[in-house]
Amino acid sequence: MLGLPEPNACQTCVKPWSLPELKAFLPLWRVPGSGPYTACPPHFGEPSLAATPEPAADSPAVLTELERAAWKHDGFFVRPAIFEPDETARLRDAAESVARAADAALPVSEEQYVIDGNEYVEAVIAEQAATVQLEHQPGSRTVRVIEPVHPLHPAFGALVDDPRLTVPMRGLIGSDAVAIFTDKMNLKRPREGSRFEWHQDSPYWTHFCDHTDQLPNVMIALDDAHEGNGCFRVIRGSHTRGPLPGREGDGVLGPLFTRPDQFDEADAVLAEVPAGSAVFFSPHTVHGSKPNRSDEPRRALVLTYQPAGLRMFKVDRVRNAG
Ligand SMILES: O=C(O)CCC(=O)C(=O)O
Repeated sequence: MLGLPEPNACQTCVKPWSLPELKAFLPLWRVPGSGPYTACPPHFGEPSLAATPEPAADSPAVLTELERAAWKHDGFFVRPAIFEPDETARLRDAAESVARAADAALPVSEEQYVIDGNEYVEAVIAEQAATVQLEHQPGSRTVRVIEPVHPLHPAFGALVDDPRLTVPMRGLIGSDAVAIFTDKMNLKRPREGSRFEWHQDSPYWTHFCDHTDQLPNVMIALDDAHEGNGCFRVIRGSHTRGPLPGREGDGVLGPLFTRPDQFDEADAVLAEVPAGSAVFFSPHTVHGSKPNRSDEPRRALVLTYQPAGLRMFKVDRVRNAG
C-alpha cells in the first residue's frame, strides 16, 4: 500500500514538491486506505521538472511536462474542476433531459437483446440512434449507459469542441486536429448504479480500427465522486503493456474484462474528484468502478478522441472536433 508521510513530498524520492507542482500533480487522487498523495514516476526529478512551466493563464489546455510524464508512467492524469459549477450544472440538466428521452424511447424500440444477462436496447433518442445499456438488476429499466451521447443534446455537442478537452487531446494524440471516436454517458443512480468490472477500452476497439493507441479518453465528473458513490478507479501503470489478455470461459463479455493476474489491484487509484473535473486516461489503462451504495448519484461523461478525419465507432460518420 502506498502512503506519504509528507503530503508535500514525493513518496519515492522524498523530494519536496513546490506548490505549483503539487497543484499540477493531482492532489485529489488517493490510494485506497492512504491519505492524499502525489505519485512520482521514476524520472520525475530530471532537470526539466524544476523548470516545468505552468500553462499560461490564457491557454489552460496545454499539456504540462508533469501531465506528459504522468501520461507516460501512470496512464492517466486529472485536471480538477476545469468546468465551473454553473457549467457542470448545465451538463447535469442535459444528462437528465437525455435520460428522460431515453426512458420514453425504450418501450418503442424494436431491437432489444441480452448479453450475459445484461439488457441492451438500440433506441432512437432525439432522432438519433444510440445504444442504451440497462441496469443489471433483473427487470430493471433504469438507464445505465448511453452511447454515443453527444448527438443527443446541444450541450454535449458543444462539449466535444471545448478547447479544455480538444487541446490536451491534440497533445495526447500528437495531431493538430482531432475528431470524436465515441462518447458515453454513464449514470450511476443512488443505491442502484452497478459496478464496472476491471477492463481496458482498447480490446473493445481492436476489431474496429487499427489506431487503438490513438484513442485517449477523458471522463468528466458531473457529480462529486468518491468511494461511496462508486467513483472511477484506475490501475496505475497498467497501460504500459498495451492490450492485456481477458478472462476466459466467462461468458461472451469475459474476454473484454482484464484477467486478474495481469495487474495488481494494490495499484488502484481512486478518482475522488469534485464535479466538473476531467480525468484523462489511456485506452490501455485498466479501469472500472464499484457499485454506488450511497444516496447520491454518480453521473459522468466519457469522451474518446482520435485523429481528425476518421469515422466514429460503430457510426458511419466523421465528427471532427474543435
Ligand atoms: O464510469 C465508470 O465508473 C466506468 C466507466 C467505464 O469503465 C467505461 O465507460 O469504459
